[in-house]
Amino acid sequence: MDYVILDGQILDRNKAKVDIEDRGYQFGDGIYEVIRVYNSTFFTADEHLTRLFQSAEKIGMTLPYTLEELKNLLASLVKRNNINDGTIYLQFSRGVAARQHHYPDKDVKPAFTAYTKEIERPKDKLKKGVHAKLVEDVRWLRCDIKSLNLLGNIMAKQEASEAGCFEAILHRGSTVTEGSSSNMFIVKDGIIKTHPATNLILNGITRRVIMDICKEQNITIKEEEFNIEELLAADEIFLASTTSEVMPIVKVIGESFETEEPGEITRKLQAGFEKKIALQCGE
Ligand code: PSZ
Repeated sequence: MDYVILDGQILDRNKAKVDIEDRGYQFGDGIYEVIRVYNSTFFTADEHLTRLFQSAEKIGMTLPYTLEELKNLLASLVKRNNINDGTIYLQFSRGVAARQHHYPDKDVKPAFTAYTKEIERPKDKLKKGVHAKLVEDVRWLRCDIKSLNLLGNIMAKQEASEAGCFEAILHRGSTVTEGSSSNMFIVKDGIIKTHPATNLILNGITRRVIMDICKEQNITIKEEEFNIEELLAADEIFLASTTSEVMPIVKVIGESFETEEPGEITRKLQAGFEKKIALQCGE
């Protein structure tokens, strides 16, 4: 049996129904998070939930839970569904109200849903690397909010996918911002660069874990803009996300960047990431 959370209650997936005037459904008016579970244990849950509260605040939504309450509730779902390696997806929409653009009255409570999924780590891809395609970043200017509105992201991913690629590398003009569902990193002469955590990207939790690893291992990482030219001239490219971890990019299709195999720094970070997982989740 698969259980889900609907407004704070754990219930059968089949019994969970969402109102058609839910503002998440009608406007994409809400926020979400995806948290990784390794060995039946959350990885960086506090960081994800802190970001969730920050996203909520940025769109003027008050969540009817504390971080600890929310984490406990999510943990009970993970336990109930017997998730060993997987993810939990959670979202808060601004609630159910007759359709009008303005925010509803204060008495309308955010609608909370969550579900789990058992997934394996992408071991083969982590080892061999993936291909990516450059796609213009046409999203709005608040990419720092983990909003339910993902049209710009999904259209970019679709374009990459149709070209046989794992990810789209988004660029605004000549500046590389991030992936359609990941952060983007280049390595040149042993130095890593990634876009600064501005309104133009989501400040990824995996990105922050990578920055911690760099500090611990004395690898220089600069939160600095880089352009397409630098991307294509890089020694290594990798992306990072909750489910993709530290994922090597070995080819940018239709462009000059192509490497035989994942680079040395990428490998080091992957090893560092393994240690972080082992430390937190005991795997
Ligand atoms: O399972 C999946 O497909 C997931 S789980 C998380 C993501 C995809 N992507 C998160 C994300 C993102 O959507 C954008 C636009 N930028 C960066 C990231 C990476 O964020 P973290 O590391 O917090 O997952």
